[in-house]
Amino acid sequence: METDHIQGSVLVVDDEPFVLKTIAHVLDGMGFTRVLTAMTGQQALRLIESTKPSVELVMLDLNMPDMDGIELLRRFAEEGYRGDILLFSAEDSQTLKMAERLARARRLSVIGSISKPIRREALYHVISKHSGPPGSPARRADAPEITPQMLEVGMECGELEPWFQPKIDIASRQPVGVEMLARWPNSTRGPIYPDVFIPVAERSGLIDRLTFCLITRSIHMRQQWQASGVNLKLAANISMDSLRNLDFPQRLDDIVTAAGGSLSTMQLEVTESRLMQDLVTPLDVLLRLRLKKVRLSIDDFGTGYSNLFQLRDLPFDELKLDRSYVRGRDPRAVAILESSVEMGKRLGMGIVAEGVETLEEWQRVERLGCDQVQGWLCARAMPGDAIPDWVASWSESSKDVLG
Ligand code: G
Ligand code: G
Ligand code: MN
Repeated sequence: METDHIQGSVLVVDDEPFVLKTIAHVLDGMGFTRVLTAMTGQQALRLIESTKPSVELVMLDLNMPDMDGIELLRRFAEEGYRGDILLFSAEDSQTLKMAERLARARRLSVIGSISKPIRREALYHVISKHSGPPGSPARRADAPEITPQMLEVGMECGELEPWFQPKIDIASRQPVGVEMLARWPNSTRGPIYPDVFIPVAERSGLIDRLTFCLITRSIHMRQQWQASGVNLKLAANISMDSLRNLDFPQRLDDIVTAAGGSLSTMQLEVTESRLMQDLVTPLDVLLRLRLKKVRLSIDDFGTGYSNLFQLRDLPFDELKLDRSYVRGRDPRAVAILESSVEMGKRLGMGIVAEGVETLEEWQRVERLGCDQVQGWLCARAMPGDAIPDWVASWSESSKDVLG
């Protein structure tokens, strides 16, 4: 196996010295420039913080006496660790899979899990995925450090801008809306992605300003599209932090009205995985948004917790199936996909399949009864100026793409 292109530091965390030594030896042989080891979670957190250039990959045992692997994953998420993670454990594979999913729900980048005792080949296999095609550039450990001040300047100078990804109605094959996605081209450092700056905005209390600033610009964009005959619903992602402020609905209403838009043409997407903590205030806010005729979508459906409870009690009009289900061949994922569509339909919700990349996936979600598709098969996110041309070309290109 070719391994000499692997760069950067890797950190192995396990309370058993023998395991540490063995894995470190294998990793050394794979060409990592630096192999660090830690015997406790605390030690691991200190190393992550102090190591420069940043740790690219952490290999982590779930079972440790003081701070266990699950707790350490939570701390990684809180500290904003952006490198990759590989889990291992002597627990059964079901437990490992659940830990993987939990870590992903915390927006950590998990490249896989392996059972103990660790076989050298299994390790090679998973790590070669790590050194293969890079994941989202936003998640790379060497992504730039963003401060709240930089974010404020980025907003004020209009560097931060809304891009738009079309949503296509399956039955008519026509674009019916767009999802606004924040982009920061930031010329000096290269593009910065929302996975990096949205958490900074949330932590520093700037998220509402960011949302409102982008929504205002999007409404102006939408007016330009309308002038060239293009009419699309606008969807914006809303952080849970925004739903914790009881005055959010009125402030949104004011912003949208001031920009010359109308709440009834807007959709708000809320990520389900974070809805659980303190439901009362978000419910209050969501219901008042509902009364203002905003359409509400439950985003990344299937990645969070307590789906059924939320569907019963929260006023959603639309369900966006997470792309892991659209892709999934695993029978359990297929079962969840099928019953989610069925359940959403019975609750009168529109169903959007996210992350559709191939014709085969389009056909599968069409068969299942989804209403809309959003994904690279049809279009990636693009600047607002590009939307009218894309819409014009879609009527032709859709015939090639969809047959
Ligand atoms: O393409 P993509 O990398 O755009 O988006 C990554 C994540 O960032 C998605 O989960 C998306 O919901 C989130 N995101 C993108 N734009 C915004 C935004 O304006 N506000 C919030 N809260 N999240 C956003
Ligand atoms: O979490 P949310 O659903 O808001 O974010 C949408 C994210 O999905 C964005 O990061 C967007 O760039 C990404 N995305 C959109 N379509 C596709 C696709 O077809 N494939 C993949 N891999 N990502 C997609
Ligand atoms: Mn979304």
